[in-house]
Amino acid sequence: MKRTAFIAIVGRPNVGKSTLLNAILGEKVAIVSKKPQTTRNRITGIHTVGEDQYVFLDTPGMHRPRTKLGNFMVNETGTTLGEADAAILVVEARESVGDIEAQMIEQLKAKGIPAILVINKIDAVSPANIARTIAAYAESYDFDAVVPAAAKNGKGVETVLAECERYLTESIWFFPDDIVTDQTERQLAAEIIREKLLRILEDEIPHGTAVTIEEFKEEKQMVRIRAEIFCERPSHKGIIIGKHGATLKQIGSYAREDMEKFFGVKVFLDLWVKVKENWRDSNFNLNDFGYRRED
Ligand SMILES: Nc1nc2c(ncn2[C@@H]2O[C@H](COP(=O)(O)OP(=O)(O)OP(=O)(O)O)[C@@H](O)[C@H]2O)c(=O)[nH]1
Ligand SMILES: [Mg+2]
Repeated sequence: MKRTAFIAIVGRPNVGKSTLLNAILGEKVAIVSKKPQTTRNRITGIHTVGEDQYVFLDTPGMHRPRTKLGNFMVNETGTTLGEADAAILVVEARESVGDIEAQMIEQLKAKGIPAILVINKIDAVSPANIARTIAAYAESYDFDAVVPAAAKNGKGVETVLAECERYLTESIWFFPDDIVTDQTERQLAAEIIREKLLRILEDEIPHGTAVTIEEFKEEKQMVRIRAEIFCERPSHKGIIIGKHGATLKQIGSYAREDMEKFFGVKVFLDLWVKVKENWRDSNFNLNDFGYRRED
C-alpha cells in the first residue's frame, strides 16, 4: 500500500528550514545562507522509503514584505500551507513565542493544519533556554510533537522524520521514487549562483540580485552554462564584478565547484552582470526571473 504526505516547512527567515530539508534528504536541494530571506520560492524535497513518499515543501521565511518580491515570497508560504497535509514549524529557542510565530500558529489553526514544532539551533543555546521555549509554545498550539534539533549537525533530524510518519495516508505517489527535488537543472544552477552571491556580497546587495540561466548546454562530459546576474544599481554591478573582475571570478569558482558536485560532470560557467533598477517591484521582471506561480 503506497502512502504519501505533503509537509510544509515554515517559520521566520533564517531559522534553518532549508538546512533541515537538506538534512532530511541527505542531499542539498535548497540553498542556505547566513542572511535572512535566502529562499524565495517553494522548494520541493522528496524522500521515498519503501512504500512511503514524503513530499517536503520548504518555504520562504515569513516576514513583513516591503517589495513585490516580498509579497510573492510571503504568498508562496501561504499557498504552500494551504496545499499541505501538515506543517513543521521551525523556530529558534527564544523562550517566548515571537510575533511572526504567533501569526503562523494562527494560520495553522485557521486552516486546521496539524504540526510538529522543531526547535532548531540547540547547539547554540542552553538546556534551560530550550525548556522555557518548549513551555512557551506548549501553551500556544497543540503540536503533535516537539523536537529539539540542530539541523546543521544532523541532530534530531531522524526524530523529525519519524514524527512525520503520522501524516502519511494511503495515496498514489506524485513523484518517481528516484528523484529528490522537482527543480530543473537550470533552476538548481541559478540557485547555486544566488547562494554564492549571498555568501560573498555584503549588506543589501545580494537581496537585490536575481539570476537567470541563458544557456545550459550538455556537451561531451561537460555542461556549458551561461548565466546572467541582475542587480539593482550600476554601483552594485561594480561591486559584484570587483577589482579586475576578482569578485565575480570568486563567485564563479565557488558556484562551479558546487555545480560539478551536483551534476557530476565538468562545468564551464560564464557569468555576466546586468543592471535592472527596481526589479523587485516590477511585475514584468519578477515574471522574467521566475518569481511567479504557474499553477
Ligand atoms: N548553529 C546552528 N546554525 C544553524 C543550524 N541550522 C541552520 N543553521 C544556520 O542558520 C542559517 C540559516 O539557515 P537556512 O537553512 O538558510 O535558514 P532558512 O530558515 O531556510 O532561511 P530563509 O530561507 O531565509 O527563510 C545558516 O547560516 C545555517 O548554517 C543549527 O542547527 N545550528
Ligand atoms: Mg531557506
